[in-house]
This record gives sequence, structure tokens and C-alpha cells, in this order.
Amino acid sequence: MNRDKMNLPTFYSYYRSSCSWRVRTTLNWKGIDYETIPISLIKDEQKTSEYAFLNPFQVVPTLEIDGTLLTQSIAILEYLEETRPEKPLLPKDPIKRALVRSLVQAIASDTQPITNLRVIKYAGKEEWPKYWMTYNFQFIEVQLSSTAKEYCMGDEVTFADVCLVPQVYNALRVEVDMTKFPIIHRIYIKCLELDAFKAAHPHRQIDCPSELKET
Ligand SMILES: N[C@@H](CCC(=O)N[C@@H](CS)C(=O)NCC(=O)O)C(=O)O
Repeated sequence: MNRDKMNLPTFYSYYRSSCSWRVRTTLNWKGIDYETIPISLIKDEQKTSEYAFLNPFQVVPTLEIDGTLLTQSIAILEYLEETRPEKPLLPKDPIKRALVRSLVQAIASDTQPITNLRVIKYAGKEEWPKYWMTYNFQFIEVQLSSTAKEYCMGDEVTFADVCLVPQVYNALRVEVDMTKFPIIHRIYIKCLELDAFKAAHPHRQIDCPSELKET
């Protein structure tokens, strides 16, 4: 292995994980090259002792960068923003930053955790993720009606978009009726025109099954 390859950040992820997608988009947006190590959630590889050593929460993603292991996708996003401020994903204005973080929390704290694999399995109800995504999207749509233009926060791409896109992908998978959320859906389509989001799409990842794979 050549020296450059050895120094690349290592990203432990699963192609369909929305939390992994957030980090992939940010790495791509900021032009940070990295190597992916797939962790299959279907095979429960996140629960093996080898992986738990890297990530005590036994979830993806984990990013090894700058000689350290980072867990929790939002902490990783913030770290990348602080250490690689070029192509920022947080606005300069403190009010706009707070609004972006509010949208991030609405997705990363209020929506994704209650629709995560382990929660769905425990709830044992087929309608569970669809119900909670629909429920939370109604409030996100209201908030976006006052902040969004082309993207979630005016015309700037921010962490709000980075978090929204994978959540919408998940919502579409469980057949949430997106006609109820025209702003969210419009932003999803718009973001997927951008290279950083496109390249981070689950169907373009090395662990994506061949029947879903896109190039
Ligand atoms: N708060 C964590 C959540 C991570 C998380 O829930 N990851 C999901 C995939 S998006 C996972 O690994 N689920 C496996 C499981 O529930 O066992 C983060 O943002 O990194």
C-alpha cells in the first residue's frame, strides 16, 4: 500500500445508513478523500467485538481521521467543519447557524433515532417508521417554509440539507406520502443534482448490492 493510501481517513459505514450518508456527503463536499470499510447492518457486523472496539455505540458510522477515531455522525460533521473550514456547511450568521442546527436536530435527534433499525425491530410494528417520519416531517415542513429557498437555509447548502436528504430517502423507502411535504421533497431533488450528494448516494457505494447499484 502506498503512503498516501495509508494516510487516507478510514470510514466505517453501511451503504443504506442515513447517518453514514451524512458523513459521506460532508467528506465529498469538502473534497476529503477516504477509504470505505463496509459494516453490514444486515449481518449485525456493528455488534461484533472488533467493531465495538472502534465504536462503543455499536452503530455506523465511525471515521478514523487525524490519528483518532470519531463516532456520532453530527460530532463528525462538526469536527470536519472546524478542521476543514473550506466550503463551509454552517452559515456565518449565528442566527442562521442556530436555525440550521435546529433542523439538524429535528432530523438527527427527533426523527432518525426513533426510526432506527434496532428500534423498529423492538417496536415490531410495520407502520412504525412511516408514522414517525410523517409525524416529524410535518413540523420540519413548517420550519422550512420560513427558512428555505433553494435549499433548507436560503440558497446555501448546509448541514440541514446534508441531514435531510438521507432521511427523505428512508421516508421514500417506507412509502411516506411526500406530496404532503412539497418543500422537503423539492430540496431533496435539488440536492441530488449536486455531485457531493450524488456520489454519497447509497446506490453508489461499494457495499450496495448489484441489483440496486448505480454508477
Ligand atoms: N447517533 C448516531 C446514530 C447512529 C445510528 O443509529 N446508526 C444506524 C444506521 S443509520 C445503525 O448503525 N443502526 C444499527 C442498529 O440499530 O443496530 C449517529 O448519528 O452516528
